[in-house]
Amino acid sequence: MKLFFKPGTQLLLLCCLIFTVFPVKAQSHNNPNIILIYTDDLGYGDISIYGGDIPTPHIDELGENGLKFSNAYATAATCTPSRYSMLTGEYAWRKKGTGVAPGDATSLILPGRTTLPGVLQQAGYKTAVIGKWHLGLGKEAPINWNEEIKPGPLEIGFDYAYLLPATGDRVPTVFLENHRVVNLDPEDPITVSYRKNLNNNPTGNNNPEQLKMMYSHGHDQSITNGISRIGYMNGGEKARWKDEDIADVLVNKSEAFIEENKEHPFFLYLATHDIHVPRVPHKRFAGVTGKGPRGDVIVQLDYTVGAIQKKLRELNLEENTIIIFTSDNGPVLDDGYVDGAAERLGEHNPFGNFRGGKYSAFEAGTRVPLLVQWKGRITAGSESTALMSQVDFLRSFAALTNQKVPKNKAIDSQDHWQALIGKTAQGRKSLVQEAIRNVLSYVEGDYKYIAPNPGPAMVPWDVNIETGFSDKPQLYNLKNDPGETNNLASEMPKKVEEMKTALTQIENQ
Ligand code: NG6
Ligand code: CA
Repeated sequence: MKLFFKPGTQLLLLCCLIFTVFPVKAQSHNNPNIILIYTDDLGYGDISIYGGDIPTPHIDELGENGLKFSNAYATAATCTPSRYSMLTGEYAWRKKGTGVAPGDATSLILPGRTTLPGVLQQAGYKTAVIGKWHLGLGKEAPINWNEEIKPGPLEIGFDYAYLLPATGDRVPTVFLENHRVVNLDPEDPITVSYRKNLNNNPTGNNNPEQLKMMYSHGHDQSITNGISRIGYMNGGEKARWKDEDIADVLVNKSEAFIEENKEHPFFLYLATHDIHVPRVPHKRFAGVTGKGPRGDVIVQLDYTVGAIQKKLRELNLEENTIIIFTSDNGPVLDDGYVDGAAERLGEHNPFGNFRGGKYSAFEAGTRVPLLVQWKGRITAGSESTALMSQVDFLRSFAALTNQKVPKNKAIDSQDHWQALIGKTAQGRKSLVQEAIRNVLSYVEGDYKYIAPNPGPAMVPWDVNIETGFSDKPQLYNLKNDPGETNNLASEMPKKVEEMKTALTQIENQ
C-alpha cells in the first residue's frame, strides 16, 4: 500500500496509534492526586499531634506518615477571605466585600479568574469541591434557589461540586449538587431573606421551645432541625439537611468521587463543616470526649480523615496521593450557641501557646495546623519550621503539575512546592495576615507588625476573644514571644518603620 505521508509523519502516526490502543496509565508520580482537607475553625492546638487533649489518631497519622508544619498560616482569621485567597492566589483584602459572606451573597470569584482548581483542571486533573463553599453563588441578588444557580464552583475550575452554600449556621440549610439544590420539591420552593422573616415562620427568638440547642448570640432566626440560624428561610422542607449527618454525607460524596477517578488524576477540595457551629455530632460521636459537642465534632472530623485514608488504602492510591490537612482560621469557643465549648474544655487548649483566636490579629487567628502526607515521598514524621501560607497552594501545585501561571495573575501566590514536601526548610520570607475589619499584620523573619487601627480590644460580640487591635503600632518577636505579650514597638522604632514600609509596598502592588 502506498503511503501518502512523509517518512517522519509515519512514525508520529504510529505513536498516536499505540497511545490510542494502549493509553498510558494516568496515575503516575508526576501527577499525584491531591486531597486538600480544609477544616473550619480548627485551632492550632485542637489536634493531638499539636498537643491537643482530644484523641485524633487519623489526623495525627498524616503527620506521622508525613510532614508537620509549625509556622503555617491561613491568610485570614475568618472563613471567606481565607478561602478566597487560597483559591485565587490573591490576598482577599485586595478586593472589597470579601469579609464573612452572608448566605445569599453572589459569587465572589468570577469566571475568567486564575484559580487553584482551574490550574489543576488545565493540568488534566478531575477537580471537585465537596463541603463548605462560603464564597457566594450566582450572578445577581436575590438568588433563586429553585433554579440553576451559577456562576459557582463549576464556572471557576471545578468539575463537580457538592456544597453547603455558605456555613452550617446560615440559611439556606440545604445542599447544592453542581447547580441545583438537592432533593428540592418544586411544590415547596425555597425563599431566603437576610432582612425579614418569611411567612411568619418560627424563629429561635420567638419560639425557643422548639430548639434543641439554644443560641447564645446571633443565630436566633429561622429554625431547621431544632436549631435556629442566621437568616430567614421558607420552604424546601424535604431538602433541608440534618446537621448530625453532614459529616457522613461529605464523606460519602468524597469516597464516590475518589472511586470514580481512581484511574485518573484528581483534586479533591474537601471543605468540612466540622468544627464550625452549630456543633452537632452524629450519635456515634455524641458524648465520646466528655468535652461537649466541640470536642465530639473534633473526633467526628478525625473520623472523616480516617475514612478518606481508608478509601485510598482500599484503592491502593495512598502512594500516589498527597493529602494536605489544614484549617481556614483559628479557634473560637462560644461562636453563637450554648454548647458548653468553653466550660467543658478541661486540659484541652485549642489556642496552643498563641494569643487571640478566630477573628483576631493575634497569632491564634491565623496560625493553623498544616500536615502533608505523601507516602514514599515525604519523610515520615518530619517537621518543618518553614513560613507557609495557604495563598501559595496555587503556584506550588502549578509547579508540581508544570503549569505556567502568568506573572500578573495570582499575584500573591509563590511557589513553595519544595517546602511543602519538606525538601527545603526555606518557605516564604514574609506574609500578610488579615483580621476582621480588614486589619492587616505583617510577618517577616522572627517579627510581626500589627498595623495601628482604631478597633476595640475585644471582638465586639460575645466570643470573648482579643482582637489584637490597638491605635498604636505593635511589634512582636514571635520566636521569643509567640504569645505576643511584649510590644517592642517603642524599643525598636526602626524595625517598625521597616515592617510598615514593607507592608505598604505589598498593599500597593
Ligand atoms: C459570625 C457569626 C459566627 C460565624 C462567623 C463566620 C454571629 C453572631 N456570628 O458573624 O457564628 O458564623 O460569622 O464564621 O452571627 S466563618 O468561619 O465562616 O468565618
Ligand atoms: Ca472558619
